[in-house]
Amino acid sequence: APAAPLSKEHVFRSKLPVIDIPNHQPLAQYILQRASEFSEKPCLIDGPTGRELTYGEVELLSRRVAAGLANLGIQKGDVVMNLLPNCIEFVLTFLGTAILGAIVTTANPFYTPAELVKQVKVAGVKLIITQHAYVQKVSEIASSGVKVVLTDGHFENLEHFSVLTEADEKQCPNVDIDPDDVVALPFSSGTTGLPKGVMLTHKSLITNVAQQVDGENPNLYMTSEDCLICVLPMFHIYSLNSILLCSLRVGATLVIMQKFDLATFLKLVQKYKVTIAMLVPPVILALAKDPTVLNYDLSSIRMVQSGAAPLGKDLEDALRIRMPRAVIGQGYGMTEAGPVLTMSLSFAKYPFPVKSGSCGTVVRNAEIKVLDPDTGAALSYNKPGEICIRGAQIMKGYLNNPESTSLTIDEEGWLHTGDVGYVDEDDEVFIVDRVKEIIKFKGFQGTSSRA
Ligand code: 4UW
Repeated sequence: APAAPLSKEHVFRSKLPVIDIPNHQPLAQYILQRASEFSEKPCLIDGPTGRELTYGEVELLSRRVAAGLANLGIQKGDVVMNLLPNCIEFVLTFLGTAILGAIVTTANPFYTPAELVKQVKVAGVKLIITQHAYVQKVSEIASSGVKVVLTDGHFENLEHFSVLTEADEKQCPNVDIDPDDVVALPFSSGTTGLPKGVMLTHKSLITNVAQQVDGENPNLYMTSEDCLICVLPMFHIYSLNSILLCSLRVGATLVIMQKFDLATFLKLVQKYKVTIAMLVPPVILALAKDPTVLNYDLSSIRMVQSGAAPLGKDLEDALRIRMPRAVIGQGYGMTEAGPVLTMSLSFAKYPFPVKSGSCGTVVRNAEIKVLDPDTGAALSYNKPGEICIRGAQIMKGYLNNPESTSLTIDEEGWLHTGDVGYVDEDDEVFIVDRVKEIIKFKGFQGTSSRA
């Protein structure tokens, strides 16, 4: 197809048509819309233990967790901290909190106690769900009155996750959820300074999931026949949105790993005949170069996505040699952007030809422009400048931080990413640099105290 003509104001759009996005509903309802069709199908498989939950079980348990959280005093608008590595309880906590109209703030279990105290205070956390291994880290927070629930084992008088999963789902309160209510509050440094709470609403997350997997020709084509491996941490927005929420929306099966270990990863791919792997460049490097990979049958994989950090053309091509049957491409996301800005059109149901090294094309129902860093003017094809995005998927703002919000989202609703890139004549986006000073380690943001 020929590239769409560039409008006068140099705004770039997807080659895919605009679609109707049902972003007026609560997130959990949208995500689980087709769950009853798949009720007997495996939804979540915990890789290391083999524990499986069907779609029917995930839906029921999420409603119980919502009821259980309400029993513990959590109400609409309250903040729950999900302080867990990838596990089934992470998913139930996320969905249960969303059903209740409450807000999930995610945090890395490897944060220091001081980092956690800060996030708990800034976000106004009422309850923390975590594992036994992290009890010491949150002990100071617990003694200040924040409730702590453990998903494994018992500790003094802390509640166990079973108080949530064994609650009566019929007692789940009926809440009115507005599309602009916040549902997720991940923390990000954005383009300036310290980590800030990023307010993602029901509307933002539905919009961004739909931009990926909905429509006649979804940009990221996945179905209930697919099996995804989830090795990236769900506390990061890439995994939370593009892996977890997208796969639940389409009824796929998700195989969960707590941490990356190449041999375990390869074993699980082979065992469950994984079809889609969403990864970060360090994992792509291992798959492309490590000889261990040759001992496993990875032929079930039809799609590999990389993102969260730059992936060079050479590495992308090296992986292609090892996995000739898989479509390999990139997505480009930023927590504040909801998160996906661009995605490779090679992943579409009816794909477009794409170039190696590109981050993809702007998602549908959104606009991108590239600003000259000196003059602020919008640039045309092939001219690098700051990438800006606009659409219903971007964040509502930073929590309690109007100054940082207005430095990031301008009066016309454009979110300024702090990334430098250009759009070529085929509407493919290439990132070349950053003007912001975030520090990323293996694709994930560091925090101020470790940076
Ligand atoms: N190439 C170069 C890229 C790229 C990149 C991101 O931690 P955050 O805030 O957020 C993310 C989210 C990534 C993501 C989410 C959903 C998704 O589907 C997907 O597809 C692969 C990826 O990383 O960091 C944001 C910053 O990370 C850099 C860039 O600087 C951005 O502002 N970044 N993706 N493909 N750099």
